[in-house]
Amino acid sequence: MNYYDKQIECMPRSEMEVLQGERLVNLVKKVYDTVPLYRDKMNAIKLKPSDIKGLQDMHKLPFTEKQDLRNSYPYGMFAAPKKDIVRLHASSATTGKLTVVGYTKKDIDIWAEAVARCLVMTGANPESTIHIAYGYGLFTGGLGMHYGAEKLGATAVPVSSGNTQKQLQLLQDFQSEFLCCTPSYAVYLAESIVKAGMTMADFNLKAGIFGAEPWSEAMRNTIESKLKIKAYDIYGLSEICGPGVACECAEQSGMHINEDHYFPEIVDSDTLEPLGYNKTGELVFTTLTKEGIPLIRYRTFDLASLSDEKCKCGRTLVKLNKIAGRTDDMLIIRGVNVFPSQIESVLLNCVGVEPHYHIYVDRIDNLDTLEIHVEMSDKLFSDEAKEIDKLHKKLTNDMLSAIGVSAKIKLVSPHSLARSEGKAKTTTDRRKGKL
Ligand code: DLL
Repeated sequence: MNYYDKQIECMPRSEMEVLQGERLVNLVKKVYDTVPLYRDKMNAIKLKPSDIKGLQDMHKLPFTEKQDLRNSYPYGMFAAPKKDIVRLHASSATTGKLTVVGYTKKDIDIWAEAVARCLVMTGANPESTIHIAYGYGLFTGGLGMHYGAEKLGATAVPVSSGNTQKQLQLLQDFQSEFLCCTPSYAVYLAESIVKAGMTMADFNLKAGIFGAEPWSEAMRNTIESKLKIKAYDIYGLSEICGPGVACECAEQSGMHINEDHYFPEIVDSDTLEPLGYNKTGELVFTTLTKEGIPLIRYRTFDLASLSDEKCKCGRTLVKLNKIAGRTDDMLIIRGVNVFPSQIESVLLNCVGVEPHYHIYVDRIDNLDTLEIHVEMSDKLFSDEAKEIDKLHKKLTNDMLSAIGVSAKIKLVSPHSLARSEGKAKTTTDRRKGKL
């Protein structure tokens, strides 16, 4: 099986652009009529739906971003009536204003199809058994891959994340050929296999479909040699659909974007002016067919470039080169998106500590670790050890429930952390070079 939908995946560029243009025109009319935020944004710049006649007018449209979703939490940007929404997902943050996305039945079908295309790009077919170790729940990783695997007619194994011993047992017992998880977890699994006294001969793995966090070519080499598989990159974000926005084919040189549904642009991150192919800038998406929560020129804050180079696989879908970083301060820790501001608000709400802190992110034994150094107040510092211990426990728990990943909290003496004179640098990410 070479393609899931050859007609679309190998469509000549001129035809694809006509299709995208038609879909854009309909989308703009629809959101103008149904979503007050878009109407207001367009009215503010005196743009009428009839001004958008095709793709060439894309640049006239206003941008949207996470903050718009947060401001209209939970349903303010929905374009479909609530009765037509069959599923909600949300960004991984567990406190503050989440970004909630709603899907109609058709949205779920299209998303599943996008993932099915991705699975076929990596060599899967209806005979394949696909082990899904992305988290199931509000995070889109697990259910997204799951629906795609079922759509393809493959066998989905919905293991979800965690419990490594069980993962190994199921991988061995079911002889799955495909593994879906974060790249860092794939490395961790490889080490657990060695620790368990097993070898790759105990498994039947052929390929892995890894994403949800940045990873390098060096990491790909490590995974491929340790797990003796092909390691493919898959990209997506919950606001657009989840995994399946783009994925690598056998060429492993850029991810084909399902651009008949998710239209990409690269813009200069300062001026927001569109950039051409092969230029690195901020990745922006317009969802051409979404009904639940269509997004126009949605800023991902991911840095990347696009390539229209002819691909040997025969697909004409534009390729997204490996994500090069982010333009904001969002951290991705074990696949979970964490903003330093979330950490700060837990600290600000905690009596006994000062809002002076430093966040260290590291990669130890191939797993991301998060350590937060926070200054005690003078009063707490002079308290008994028992009191300090109590506060430490509370802070550890509060932090876990706020950000969704465990953090090691280190209470340090008052005034011991460096003060900054300019823009505070609150995070040190030591993973760079270890990815
Ligand atoms: O991470 C969806 C996903 C699940 C993608 C499983 C792939 C596999 P969010 O939690 O909304 O959605 O996080 C989206 O994660 O803006 C990127 O910064 C980052 N990201 C996702 N895939 C990749 C990747 C899912 N392949 C945010 N490479 C995005 C680099 C990635 N970063």
